[in-house]
Amino acid sequence: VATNLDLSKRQSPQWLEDFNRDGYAVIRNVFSLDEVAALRKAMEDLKVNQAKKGTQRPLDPQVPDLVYFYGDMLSAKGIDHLVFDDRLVNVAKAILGPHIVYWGDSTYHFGKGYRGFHKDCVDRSDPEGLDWKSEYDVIRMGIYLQDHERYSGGIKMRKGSHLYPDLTSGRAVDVPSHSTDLVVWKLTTTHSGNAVRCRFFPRTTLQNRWENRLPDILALPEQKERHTLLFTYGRPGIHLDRYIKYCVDRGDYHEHWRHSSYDEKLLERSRRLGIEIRKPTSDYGSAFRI
Ligand SMILES: O=C(O)CCC(=O)C(=O)O
Repeated sequence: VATNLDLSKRQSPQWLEDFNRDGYAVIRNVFSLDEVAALRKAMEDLKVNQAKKGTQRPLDPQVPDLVYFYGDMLSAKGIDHLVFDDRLVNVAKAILGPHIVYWGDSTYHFGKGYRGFHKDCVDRSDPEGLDWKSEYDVIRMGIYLQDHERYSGGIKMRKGSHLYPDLTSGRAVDVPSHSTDLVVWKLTTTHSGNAVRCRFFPRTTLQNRWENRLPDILALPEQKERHTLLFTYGRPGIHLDRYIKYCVDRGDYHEHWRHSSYDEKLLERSRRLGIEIRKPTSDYGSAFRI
């Protein structure tokens, strides 16, 4: 499928129609294979260098393979250009309109992580909440730097679930993303990471409980160590303000933001692109070291 990032045409691209209908979309061939290789290499270097700096997050015994670090993508050498990359910003603007906000909500993960259907929005378990009262406009993007069409480890989505304040609505689909693709979803969309595909029925989407129980021998392996980049943008307004406040109140973002920073060159670029930058905490960047 050809990428359709040319938004100058009057007709909206197929991925945008998919996104509006399903609450998520896969945009094919955003990156070249050379870029994918360079991003994987940059992440490998980060893994070594950030560990030396002592910014690795404590391991969670529930997901002992998952390695990730304090500090956002803008503060991470070799992947810092992505948040303001024209292609990704154009996708965000096609969905959210010309004024978008970034507030240090981005991260990069190594290895198998959490599985289980959930939503990311504030009112994930409150059907009466404001998230469900007007068009929801905070989105997350995922770059999965390996193949998830023929291998396990991808993301599952529930189609159309962005409109329902529960975790069961919408048909579950294993997103067949390739290393060169971009996946984008609303924070109201129900999703589950680290999908397992069955070796003998690779196109059958397994329920979480079967994914958790499937013996390794019956599961398709992962192609390579899972390398994932996740980042979030929003349109100014009530959903964004509530989401940022929710992250601040949760407390677990505090240390992440202390290790995040914006250098002047990137700030200048964000200004040119019309991206508003917010720093949600007063000590944002106070623990950042090059
Ligand atoms: O790791 C993934 O594929 C999904 C991450 C996720 O569930 C999230 O960002 O909320």
